[in-house]
Amino acid sequence: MKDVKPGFTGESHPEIFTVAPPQPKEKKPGQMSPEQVKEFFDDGFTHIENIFTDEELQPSIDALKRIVDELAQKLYKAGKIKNLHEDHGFESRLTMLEQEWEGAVLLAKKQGKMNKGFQDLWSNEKLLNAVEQLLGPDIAAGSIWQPRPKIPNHLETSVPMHQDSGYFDHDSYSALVITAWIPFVDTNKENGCMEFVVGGHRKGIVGRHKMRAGNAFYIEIDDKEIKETLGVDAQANKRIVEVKKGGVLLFSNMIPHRSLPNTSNMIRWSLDVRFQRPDRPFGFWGLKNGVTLRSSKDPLLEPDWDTYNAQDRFKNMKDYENERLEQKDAEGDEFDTTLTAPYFEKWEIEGTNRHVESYFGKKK
Ligand SMILES: O=C(O)CCC(=O)C(=O)O
Repeated sequence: MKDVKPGFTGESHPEIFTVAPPQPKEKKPGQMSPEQVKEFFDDGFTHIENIFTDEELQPSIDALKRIVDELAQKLYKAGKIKNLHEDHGFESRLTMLEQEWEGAVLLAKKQGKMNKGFQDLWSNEKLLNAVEQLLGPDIAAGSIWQPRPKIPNHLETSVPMHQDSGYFDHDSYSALVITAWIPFVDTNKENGCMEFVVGGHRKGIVGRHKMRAGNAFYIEIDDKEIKETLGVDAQANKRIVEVKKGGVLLFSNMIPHRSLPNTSNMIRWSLDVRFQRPDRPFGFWGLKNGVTLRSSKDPLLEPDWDTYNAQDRFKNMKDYENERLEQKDAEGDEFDTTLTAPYFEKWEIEGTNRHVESYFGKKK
């Protein structure tokens, strides 16, 4: 485990986030137009429509349904809920579980187990062909990935404005990390689609974030800091992007973004996975490393998912926290609904809540 240092360094690497690599000579399925590649480096993100078929998305949707079902069974067996809510489907069952037992969503989020559906989507040829245009021919899956159920009107799935590197370690400040944000339902302004501050990545600098207790375990960068440090007028440059099922958003670790509140009555399900060059550090304090998906030297390379999946970042983060607090416990509590990570030490914290108390010990 590397030391956790204060988040703001002032270092700036514009070229890493604004200059495209040489483009592949061959035409391949899934590749973006030159305009989309330019948009990624000029604006900080790009949207590809209809890259995935329903058949390619369905195994991940089935996996998400299984995760929710296993959670329901576990809560039921432990006597925490009285109803399995089996009459509710993909768009609402987890909301019902959360209503009956607050924290269900966080348990679903924290179950860091990979499945074949997610793996196949992450290493989908068309997606890798698009990512190759942004990263070059050597591509690794990054350390952080997350299925996201965004529940209607729910604080702990409302992600405020941030740059992804705010959550990562300092190595990520000088490495392009690309998120592929893949929705499993049509997303729009009502159900919590994504919003970006166009051009906020151009200075290649991580601004000052804050953790506000009112934002659960999320960090936030405000408009003033976006203006002063990233040099962009956030109000004038916010862009909402509605992505339909089958599409993907690609964005960098320097672009400020958030998801809008979900004011619909359905869950907005998505999966975010990350890509970077395999020769760059994986940017998460050594608590989880990535896996090479494509190698220019070895075109037949098969990703070593087993080694990747054997690293449970939630367990490793908890172990680190216990070590810091000199606690032995915690291994145990499978119903622990706190979510903590080393980035808590990077930024100023305003107020307190159960996540903050768990990380720093009750005394803070
Ligand atoms: O899916 C969301 O609501 C937020 C995702 C996000 O901010 C991210 O993947 O960095």
